[in-house]
Amino acid sequence: MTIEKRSWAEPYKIKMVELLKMTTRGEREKAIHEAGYNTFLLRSDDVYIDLLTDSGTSAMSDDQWSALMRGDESYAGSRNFYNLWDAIKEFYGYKYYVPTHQGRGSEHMLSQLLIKEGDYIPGNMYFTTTRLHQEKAGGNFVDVIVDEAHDAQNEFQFKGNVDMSKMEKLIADVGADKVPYISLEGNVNMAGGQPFSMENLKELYSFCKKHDIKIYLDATRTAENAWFIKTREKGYENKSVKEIVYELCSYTDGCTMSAKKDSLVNIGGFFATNDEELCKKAQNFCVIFEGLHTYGGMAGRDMEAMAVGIKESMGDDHQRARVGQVQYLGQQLQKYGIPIVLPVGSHAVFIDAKAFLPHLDQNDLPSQTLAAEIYVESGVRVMERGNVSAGRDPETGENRCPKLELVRLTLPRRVYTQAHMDVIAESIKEVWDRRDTITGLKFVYEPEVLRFFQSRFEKK
Ligand code: PM9
Repeated sequence: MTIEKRSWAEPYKIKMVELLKMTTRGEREKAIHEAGYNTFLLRSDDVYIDLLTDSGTSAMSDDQWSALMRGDESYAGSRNFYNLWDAIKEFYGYKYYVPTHQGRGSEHMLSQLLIKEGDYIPGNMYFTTTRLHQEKAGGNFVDVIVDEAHDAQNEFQFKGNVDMSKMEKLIADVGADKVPYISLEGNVNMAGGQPFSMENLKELYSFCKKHDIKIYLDATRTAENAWFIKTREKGYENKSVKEIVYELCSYTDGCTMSAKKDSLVNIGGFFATNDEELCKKAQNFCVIFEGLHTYGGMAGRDMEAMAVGIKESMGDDHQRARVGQVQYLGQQLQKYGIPIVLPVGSHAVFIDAKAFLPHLDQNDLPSQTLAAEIYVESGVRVMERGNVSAGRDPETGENRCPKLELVRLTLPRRVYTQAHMDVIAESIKEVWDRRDTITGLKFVYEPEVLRFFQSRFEKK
């Protein structure tokens, strides 16, 4: 029997543990009420298993912890800046980079430097912070993802693909001059963690070359996307994650990056490009909003831990276990008949809240409601990814009511065990059994932007 035929298992052993606090149902009811039924506003001390996000929540390796001790905290020209540059060149292949405090710092940079008032920015589905920065720079986001991505039950293997006919229509409607770049996300978060294929990217590359449109990758979960290319796309089964990431980046002009996901660090990000002039502008932009261009809002030690994390994220064994754990949770939920987005993605299992709570109107905020109920049931904290996250249409002021109304169970990397996965599935089954009794929520406080972070709600 080869190792691949055996069940997945963690390619590490545990050296240190963090104790979890258990709470009673009464304590959780009080906590969620005080948090305005928004799981972002809970105190982490009141949480048992935290599936809010995989962002900055991963466990670092002993090598990464050692890297922290190699931090060179010189204000300028830190050796860690150069070590991180070497890692970016080796694994992503981009020539130049600017460190940023996290992903949205690099999105701010890219949007402000490339978008002009009235431009159109196509993307394979929106991401909250990405679209906001595009809009703040005067751009209009245009969704060009394949239709399958908007259908939670469609089992197409590459739901992150760009629909080339939507790209053609956009160019015919507005002209290529109004499209500075396409923002291409690996393992599309809002679609359920769905990958694009290399074939689709190659097609996009030829199209963009013809129309002189740049491709900027949101590389946040690209190593995870590469795992799906390896396991699903013909011709890639014998390539390593490292080789696949390098190849796919070669069809792009640069990237924005939240290193808090793939790269296994608790903070940090970067903007990378092959365009030297653009990099100079980004460096100058960096000193206004992030810090000097050789640290960009990070400590030297954070850059060093990231350089090690990038290398670890490219390991086939790492990705096999990472994705294996998420798939396992998906299977457990399916056994109970709980409606989830299929195929299961790499970073999270997404519950289809419309199918879970069909008696609720979308303006009763089914995903927000379900997230609060799951917390009360078991102390498991999850995230809303539906009507609240989608925000309001700037023209009509109405809720955007996206087709996908989801609750995300996001797995931090290298943090929880298979027994935790079983407890999570059992807890959600208990909410499923009493789903008919659940009533919706309404806003009592709604901030202007990225409202999902800070809104408060009460029961309808
Ligand atoms: N993603 C997530 O939980 C962090 C909080 S929600 C805004 O999924 C992509 C694909 C992301 C992402 C953050 C960012 C922004 C960009 N692209 O959070 O600023 O998933 O590092 O990255 C979150 P930062």
